[in-house]
Amino acid sequence: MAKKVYFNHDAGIDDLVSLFLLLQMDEVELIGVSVIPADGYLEPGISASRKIIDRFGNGAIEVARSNSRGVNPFPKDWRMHTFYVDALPILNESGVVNAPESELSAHEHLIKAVRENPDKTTLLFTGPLTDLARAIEIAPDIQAKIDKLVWMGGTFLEVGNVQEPEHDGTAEWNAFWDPWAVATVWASDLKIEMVALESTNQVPLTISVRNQWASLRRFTGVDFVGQCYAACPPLVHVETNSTYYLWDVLTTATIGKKELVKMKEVKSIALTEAPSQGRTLISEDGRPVSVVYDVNRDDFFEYITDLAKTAK
Ligand code: AGV
Ligand code: CA
Repeated sequence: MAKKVYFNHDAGIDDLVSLFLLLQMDEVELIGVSVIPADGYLEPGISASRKIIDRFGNGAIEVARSNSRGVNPFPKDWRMHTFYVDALPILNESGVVNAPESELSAHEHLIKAVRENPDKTTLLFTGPLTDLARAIEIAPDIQAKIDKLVWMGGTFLEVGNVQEPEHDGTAEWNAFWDPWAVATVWASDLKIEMVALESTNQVPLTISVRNQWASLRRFTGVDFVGQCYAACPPLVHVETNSTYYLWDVLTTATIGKKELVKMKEVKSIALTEAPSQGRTLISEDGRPVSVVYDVNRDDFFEYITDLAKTAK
């Protein structure tokens, strides 16, 4: 039986590629999608999601917009990527957009989807946790119907990926955007799998990855992935603040093939105050979290490329 998955993303390049890949997974039934305007913009994020569902899905899946707003905004340069994906010719060839948009806001849509699913739902979050925090605050009953949360976010490394004034650099961006949401989710009963920077740092976008996709562009889905990542700078010399990793795509791949990664359980707390806003820390006083700390890089790239090849 297919796993029922609800996907909340924030409209970055790897968020939208994740949606495309989820639609190709036989073992996944996507029961709803919502978009939060964190590392991307809302209008093109909703529109690109609906077009990806139309073009690469088989059936209507509802898309809901979030009305959550963060504490620490993402840089505009990164957020602009959403417009690029939404404008790709392959998503606009038909000239129509059919996938339905929900009238509910994202957190309400999530509550409804979980309640209406006769089975337990797997939550996949590849942006900040704000919509989930709001959902469990107003509907704590849904926790019993959530199999687990799979989240791209956080790190236990000394150095995260936030380089901003008034911050000490220890946090990952999705946690930094809304640190209180992380704290709320950490205080819940949910089972949490965290795909942290420990593993995503192992899958940067490189020229050789790009060339591999280019060589396979006769497959429509591989061409689509290559076109999407054409918006991002590849890693050539040294890792910088703008190096692009396949953060969300790795997180999504763990749902389809958990053998790709190694996971261990730790106890963690989530910090909300400056200068460490959004830092996740290992602490005996914390709650249990399963952290993905290692990935088989070659198997991962092979898995996502093979999945993309199957798209029609
Ligand atoms: O921190 C990783 C998260 C992922 O969900 N995002 C990007 C992925 O969608 C934020 C981010 C960190 N560094 C970035 C980011 C960069 N250099 N460009 C764009 N987004
Ligand atoms: Ca993201």
